[in-house]
Amino acid sequence: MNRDGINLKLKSDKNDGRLQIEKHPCFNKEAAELYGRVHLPVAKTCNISCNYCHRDYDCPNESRPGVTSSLITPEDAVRRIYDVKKIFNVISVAAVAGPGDSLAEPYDTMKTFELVRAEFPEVALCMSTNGLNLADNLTELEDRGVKFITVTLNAVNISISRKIYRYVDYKGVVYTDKDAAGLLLERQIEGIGKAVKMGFTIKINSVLIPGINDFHIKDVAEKAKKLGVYMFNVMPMISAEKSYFYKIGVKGANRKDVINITKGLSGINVMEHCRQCRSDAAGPLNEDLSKKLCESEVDEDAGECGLRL
Ligand code: CLF
Ligand code: SF4
Repeated sequence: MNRDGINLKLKSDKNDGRLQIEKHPCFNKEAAELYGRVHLPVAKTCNISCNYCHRDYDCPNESRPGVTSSLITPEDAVRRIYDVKKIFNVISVAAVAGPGDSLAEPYDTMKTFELVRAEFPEVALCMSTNGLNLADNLTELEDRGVKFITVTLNAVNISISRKIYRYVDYKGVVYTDKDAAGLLLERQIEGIGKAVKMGFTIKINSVLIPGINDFHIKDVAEKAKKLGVYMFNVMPMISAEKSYFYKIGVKGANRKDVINITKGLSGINVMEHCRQCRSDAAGPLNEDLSKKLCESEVDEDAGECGLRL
Protein backbone atom coordinates (compact mmCIF):
# COMPACT_ATOMS: atom_id res chain seq x y z
CA MET A 1 0.00 0.00 0.00
CA ASN A 2 1.20 3.54 -0.59
CA ARG A 3 0.60 6.43 1.78
CA ASP A 4 -2.83 7.11 0.27
CA GLY A 5 -3.91 3.56 0.94
CA ILE A 6 -4.03 2.50 -2.69
CA ASN A 7 -2.80 -1.00 -3.46
CA LEU A 8 0.12 -0.69 -5.85
CA LYS A 9 0.60 -4.43 -6.39
CA LEU A 10 -1.31 -4.47 -9.63
CA LYS A 11 1.45 -5.70 -11.90
CA SER A 12 0.21 -8.10 -14.53
CA ASP A 13 2.01 -10.76 -16.53
CA LYS A 14 3.82 -10.38 -19.86
CA ASN A 15 0.81 -11.63 -21.89
CA ASP A 16 -1.14 -8.69 -20.57
CA GLY A 17 1.47 -6.37 -22.13
CA ARG A 18 1.04 -8.04 -25.53
CA LEU A 19 -2.74 -7.75 -25.25
CA GLN A 20 -2.36 -4.07 -24.41
CA ILE A 21 -0.23 -3.42 -27.53
CA GLU A 22 -3.03 -4.93 -29.62
CA LYS A 23 -5.40 -2.34 -28.19
CA HIS A 24 -3.06 0.68 -28.11
CA PRO A 25 -4.04 3.16 -30.85
CA CYS A 26 -0.52 4.62 -31.12
CA PHE A 27 1.53 1.41 -30.88
CA ASN A 28 -0.76 -0.47 -33.28
CA LYS A 29 -2.19 1.29 -36.34
CA GLU A 30 -5.07 -1.17 -36.65
CA ALA A 31 -6.10 -0.50 -33.06
CA ALA A 32 -6.43 3.21 -33.93
CA GLU A 33 -9.56 2.31 -35.92
CA LEU A 34 -11.22 0.75 -32.89
CA TYR A 35 -9.86 2.19 -29.67
CA GLY A 36 -9.31 5.63 -28.18
CA ARG A 37 -7.00 7.20 -25.61
CA VAL A 38 -7.42 9.90 -23.00
CA HIS A 39 -4.67 12.37 -22.19
CA LEU A 40 -4.68 13.68 -18.64
CA PRO A 41 -2.92 17.07 -18.50
CA VAL A 42 -1.58 16.97 -14.95
CA ALA A 43 2.13 17.69 -15.56
CA LYS A 44 2.63 21.42 -15.22
CA THR A 45 6.37 22.09 -15.23
CA CYS A 46 9.39 21.21 -17.32
CA ASN A 47 13.02 20.61 -16.41
CA ILE A 48 14.71 21.33 -19.75
CA SER A 49 14.47 23.99 -22.44
CA CYS A 50 14.06 22.90 -26.06
CA ASN A 51 14.67 25.60 -28.67
CA TYR A 52 11.42 24.81 -30.52
CA CYS A 53 9.31 25.23 -27.37
CA HIS A 54 7.50 28.16 -25.85
CA ARG A 55 6.06 27.39 -22.47
CA ASP A 56 2.83 29.29 -23.10
CA TYR A 57 1.89 26.14 -25.00
CA ASP A 58 1.80 22.34 -24.58
CA CYS A 59 5.07 20.42 -24.81
CA PRO A 60 5.61 19.99 -28.58
CA ASN A 61 7.55 16.76 -27.99
CA GLU A 62 4.27 14.85 -27.97
CA SER A 63 1.65 17.49 -28.60
CA ARG A 64 0.35 19.74 -31.32
CA PRO A 65 2.45 22.91 -31.27
CA GLY A 66 0.73 26.19 -30.46
CA VAL A 67 -2.01 24.55 -28.39
CA THR A 68 -2.62 25.36 -24.73
CA SER A 69 -4.33 22.80 -22.52
CA SER A 70 -5.59 23.64 -19.04
CA LEU A 71 -4.09 21.74 -16.15
CA ILE A 72 -6.19 19.32 -14.13
CA THR A 73 -5.66 17.60 -10.79
CA PRO A 74 -5.19 13.81 -10.42
CA GLU A 75 -8.73 13.59 -8.99
CA ASP A 76 -10.11 15.49 -12.00
CA ALA A 77 -8.28 13.02 -14.23
CA VAL A 78 -10.51 10.18 -13.02
CA ARG A 79 -13.63 12.29 -13.59
CA ARG A 80 -12.36 13.17 -17.04
CA ILE A 81 -12.16 9.50 -18.05
CA TYR A 82 -15.76 8.97 -16.92
CA ASP A 83 -16.80 12.02 -18.98
CA VAL A 84 -14.94 10.85 -22.08
CA LYS A 85 -16.43 7.36 -21.81
CA LYS A 86 -19.91 8.88 -21.91
CA ILE A 87 -19.10 10.11 -25.44
CA PHE A 88 -16.73 7.36 -26.63
CA ASN A 89 -16.75 4.24 -24.52
CA VAL A 90 -13.91 2.25 -26.08
CA ILE A 91 -11.00 3.85 -24.23
CA SER A 92 -8.05 1.45 -24.01
CA VAL A 93 -5.29 3.85 -22.88
CA ALA A 94 -4.94 6.70 -20.37
CA ALA A 95 -1.79 8.80 -20.62
CA VAL A 96 0.09 11.71 -19.12
CA ALA A 97 1.68 13.73 -21.94
CA GLY A 98 2.08 17.26 -20.66
CA PRO A 99 1.46 20.10 -20.87
CA GLY A 100 5.00 20.12 -19.34
CA ASP A 101 7.18 17.07 -18.71
CA SER A 102 5.49 14.14 -16.94
CA LEU A 103 8.47 13.52 -14.65
CA ALA A 104 9.75 17.06 -13.96
CA GLU A 105 7.68 16.96 -10.75
CA PRO A 106 6.49 13.37 -10.70
CA TYR A 107 4.07 13.50 -7.76
CA ASP A 108 0.92 14.44 -9.71
CA THR A 109 1.76 12.04 -12.53
CA MET A 110 2.25 9.13 -10.11
CA LYS A 111 -0.87 10.02 -8.15
CA THR A 112 -2.88 10.15 -11.39
CA PHE A 113 -1.69 6.69 -12.40
CA GLU A 114 -2.58 5.31 -8.95
CA LEU A 115 -6.10 6.72 -9.04
CA VAL A 116 -6.77 5.74 -12.65
CA ARG A 117 -5.41 2.22 -12.15
CA ALA A 118 -7.61 1.72 -9.11
CA GLU A 119 -10.74 2.98 -10.90
CA PHE A 120 -10.14 1.62 -14.42
CA PRO A 121 -7.91 -1.49 -14.13
CA GLU A 122 -8.77 -2.49 -17.70
CA VAL A 123 -7.25 0.71 -19.16
CA ALA A 124 -3.51 0.59 -20.07
CA LEU A 125 -1.31 3.39 -18.73
CA CYS A 126 1.02 5.38 -20.97
CA MET A 127 3.35 8.35 -20.47
CA SER A 128 5.62 10.59 -22.50
CA THR A 129 8.76 12.29 -21.20
CA ASN A 130 11.91 14.06 -22.30
CA GLY A 131 13.77 11.27 -20.47
CA LEU A 132 15.83 13.36 -18.04
CA ASN A 133 14.21 11.87 -14.94
CA LEU A 134 13.14 8.54 -16.44
CA ALA A 135 15.75 6.22 -14.88
CA ASP A 136 15.01 7.66 -11.42
CA ASN A 137 11.28 6.92 -11.70
CA LEU A 138 11.02 3.54 -13.43
CA THR A 139 10.34 1.50 -10.31
CA GLU A 140 7.58 3.91 -9.29
CA LEU A 141 6.05 3.67 -12.76
CA GLU A 142 6.25 -0.12 -12.76
CA ASP A 143 4.61 -0.28 -9.33
CA ARG A 144 1.70 1.78 -10.68
CA GLY A 145 1.17 -0.57 -13.62
CA VAL A 146 2.44 1.75 -16.37
CA LYS A 147 3.28 -0.27 -19.51
CA PHE A 148 4.01 2.24 -22.29
CA ILE A 149 6.57 5.05 -22.29
CA THR A 150 7.51 7.50 -25.03
CA VAL A 151 10.87 9.27 -24.80
CA THR A 152 11.72 12.20 -27.05
CA LEU A 153 15.22 11.61 -28.40
CA ASN A 154 16.18 14.20 -31.01
CA ALA A 155 19.89 13.43 -31.30
CA VAL A 156 22.47 10.90 -30.15
CA ASN A 157 25.41 13.21 -30.74
CA ILE A 158 26.30 16.02 -28.33
CA SER A 159 27.42 18.45 -31.04
CA ILE A 160 23.93 18.21 -32.58
CA SER A 161 21.91 18.15 -29.39
CA ARG A 162 23.68 21.24 -27.98
CA LYS A 163 21.98 23.16 -30.81
CA ILE A 164 18.56 21.88 -29.69
CA TYR A 165 18.61 22.45 -25.91
CA ARG A 166 19.34 25.66 -24.04
CA TYR A 167 19.49 24.22 -20.53
CA VAL A 168 18.81 21.18 -18.41
CA ASP A 169 17.83 21.41 -14.76
CA TYR A 170 18.81 18.16 -13.03
CA LYS A 171 18.41 17.81 -9.25
CA GLY A 172 18.51 21.59 -8.79
CA VAL A 173 21.68 22.20 -10.86
CA VAL A 174 21.28 24.02 -14.17
CA TYR A 175 23.52 22.86 -17.03
CA THR A 176 23.98 24.66 -20.36
CA ASP A 177 25.55 24.09 -23.77
CA LYS A 178 27.47 20.81 -24.20
CA ASP A 179 27.14 19.95 -20.50
CA ALA A 180 23.35 20.12 -20.82
CA ALA A 181 23.38 18.13 -24.05
CA GLY A 182 25.74 15.48 -22.65
CA LEU A 183 23.84 15.05 -19.40
CA LEU A 184 20.45 14.83 -21.11
CA LEU A 185 21.71 12.25 -23.61
CA GLU A 186 23.31 10.15 -20.89
CA ARG A 187 20.13 10.20 -18.81
CA GLN A 188 17.93 9.41 -21.82
CA ILE A 189 20.03 6.41 -22.88
CA GLU A 190 20.21 5.10 -19.32
CA GLY A 191 16.45 5.51 -18.88
CA ILE A 192 15.53 3.88 -22.18
CA GLY A 193 17.94 0.96 -21.67
CA LYS A 194 16.70 0.29 -18.14
CA ALA A 195 13.05 0.62 -19.17
CA VAL A 196 13.46 -1.92 -21.98
CA LYS A 197 15.15 -4.37 -19.60
CA MET A 198 12.31 -3.94 -17.09
CA GLY A 199 9.74 -4.88 -19.74
CA PHE A 200 8.20 -1.49 -20.57
CA THR A 201 7.18 -1.02 -24.20
CA ILE A 202 9.10 2.00 -25.46
CA LYS A 203 8.49 4.41 -28.31
CA ILE A 204 10.98 7.08 -29.30
CA ASN A 205 9.75 10.37 -30.72
CA SER A 206 12.25 12.39 -32.73
CA VAL A 207 11.33 15.94 -33.70
CA LEU A 208 12.58 16.55 -37.24
CA ILE A 209 14.32 19.94 -37.27
CA PRO A 210 15.45 21.01 -40.75
CA GLY A 211 19.13 21.91 -40.88
CA ILE A 212 19.70 20.77 -37.30
CA ASN A 213 19.02 17.02 -37.04
CA ASP A 214 17.38 15.98 -40.35
CA PHE A 215 20.58 14.27 -41.59
CA HIS A 216 20.95 12.57 -38.19
CA ILE A 217 17.52 10.91 -37.77
CA LYS A 218 18.81 7.60 -39.16
CA ASP A 219 21.49 7.50 -36.45
CA VAL A 220 18.79 8.02 -33.81
CA ALA A 221 16.80 5.14 -35.34
CA GLU A 222 19.91 2.91 -35.25
CA LYS A 223 20.43 3.68 -31.59
CA ALA A 224 16.76 3.00 -30.89
CA LYS A 225 17.11 -0.43 -32.52
CA LYS A 226 20.20 -1.25 -30.47
CA LEU A 227 18.40 -0.29 -27.29
CA GLY A 228 15.45 -2.61 -28.07
CA VAL A 229 12.91 0.16 -28.58
CA TYR A 230 9.56 -1.07 -29.95
CA MET A 231 8.56 1.89 -32.11
CA PHE A 232 10.11 4.97 -33.73
CA ASN A 233 8.06 8.07 -34.49
CA VAL A 234 9.41 11.08 -36.38
CA MET A 235 7.39 14.27 -35.86
CA PRO A 236 7.80 17.34 -38.07
CA MET A 237 8.85 20.39 -36.06
CA ILE A 238 6.31 23.18 -36.18
CA SER A 239 8.24 25.84 -34.35
CA ALA A 240 6.13 27.41 -31.61
CA GLU A 241 5.64 31.12 -32.12
CA LYS A 242 7.97 33.02 -29.77
CA SER A 243 10.26 29.95 -29.46
CA TYR A 244 14.00 30.48 -29.95
CA PHE A 245 14.05 28.57 -33.26
CA TYR A 246 11.09 30.63 -34.50
CA LYS A 247 12.89 33.84 -33.62
CA ILE A 248 16.13 32.88 -35.39
CA GLY A 249 14.25 31.65 -38.46
CA VAL A 250 14.72 27.87 -38.26
CA LYS A 251 12.07 26.58 -40.64
CA GLY A 252 9.55 23.93 -39.64
CA ALA A 253 9.17 20.53 -41.33
CA ASN A 254 6.13 18.74 -42.76
CA ARG A 255 4.79 15.19 -43.22
CA LYS A 256 6.46 14.92 -46.63
CA ASP A 257 9.87 15.57 -45.04
CA VAL A 258 9.11 12.88 -42.48
CA ILE A 259 8.15 10.35 -45.17
CA ASN A 260 11.35 11.07 -47.12
CA ILE A 261 13.53 10.61 -44.07
CA THR A 262 11.83 7.49 -42.67
CA LYS A 263 11.20 5.55 -45.90
CA GLY A 264 14.53 3.67 -45.82
CA LEU A 265 14.32 2.69 -42.16
CA SER A 266 14.08 -1.01 -41.34
CA GLY A 267 14.41 -3.26 -38.31
CA ILE A 268 12.10 -1.15 -36.15
CA ASN A 269 8.39 -0.33 -36.24
CA VAL A 270 8.02 3.14 -37.73
CA MET A 271 4.87 4.99 -36.68
CA GLU A 272 3.02 6.50 -39.63
CA HIS A 273 -0.25 7.59 -38.05
CA CYS A 274 0.77 10.05 -35.32
CA ARG A 275 -1.62 13.01 -34.99
CA GLN A 276 0.62 15.22 -32.80
CA CYS A 277 -2.29 15.44 -30.44
CA ARG A 278 -3.00 17.91 -27.64
CA SER A 279 -1.97 17.13 -24.07
CA ASP A 280 -5.72 16.97 -23.26
CA ALA A 281 -6.69 14.96 -26.37
CA ALA A 282 -9.45 12.38 -25.93
CA GLY A 283 -11.08 9.63 -27.97
CA PRO A 284 -9.99 8.13 -31.30
CA LEU A 285 -6.74 9.49 -32.81
CA ASN A 286 -8.56 10.78 -35.88
CA GLU A 287 -11.31 12.57 -33.97
CA ASP A 288 -10.25 14.59 -30.94
CA LEU A 289 -13.21 14.79 -28.57
CA SER A 290 -11.65 17.33 -26.20
CA LYS A 291 -13.72 20.16 -27.71
CA LYS A 292 -16.93 18.16 -27.57
CA LEU A 293 -16.11 17.33 -23.97
CA CYS A 294 -15.77 21.05 -23.31
CA GLU A 295 -19.23 21.71 -24.66
CA SER A 296 -20.88 18.85 -22.78
CA GLU A 297 -19.33 19.42 -19.37
CA VAL A 298 -21.65 21.10 -16.87
CA ASP A 299 -19.56 21.22 -13.71
CA GLU A 300 -20.11 24.74 -12.44
CA ASP A 301 -17.21 24.58 -9.96
CA ALA A 302 -14.78 23.90 -12.73
CA GLY A 303 -12.90 26.37 -14.89
CA GLU A 304 -13.05 26.72 -18.64
CA CYS A 305 -14.03 23.47 -20.39
CA GLY A 306 -14.65 21.76 -17.06
CA LEU A 307 -10.95 21.77 -16.21
CA ARG A 308 -9.86 23.16 -12.87
CA LEU A 309 -6.94 25.52 -13.22
FE1 CLF B 1 -0.69 9.60 -25.75
FE2 CLF B 1 1.62 9.26 -26.80
FE3 CLF B 1 0.69 7.45 -25.19
FE4 CLF B 1 -0.33 7.75 -27.58
S1 CLF B 1 -0.29 10.00 -28.09
S2 CLF B 1 1.24 9.52 -24.62
S3 CLF B 1 1.75 7.10 -27.11
S4 CLF B 1 -1.49 7.58 -25.65
FE5 CLF B 1 -0.04 8.93 -30.19
FE6 CLF B 1 -0.73 11.43 -30.05
FE7 CLF B 1 1.17 10.73 -31.74
FE8 CLF B 1 1.58 10.70 -29.17
S5 CLF B 1 -0.97 10.07 -31.80
S6 CLF B 1 1.17 12.50 -30.33
S7 CLF B 1 2.12 9.10 -30.62
FE1 SF4 C 1 9.04 22.32 -23.97
FE2 SF4 C 1 11.01 20.56 -24.35
FE3 SF4 C 1 9.95 20.86 -21.94
FE4 SF4 C 1 8.50 19.72 -23.87
S1 SF4 C 1 10.41 18.90 -22.95
S2 SF4 C 1 7.80 21.31 -22.39
S3 SF4 C 1 9.24 20.83 -25.69
S4 SF4 C 1 11.09 22.43 -23.07
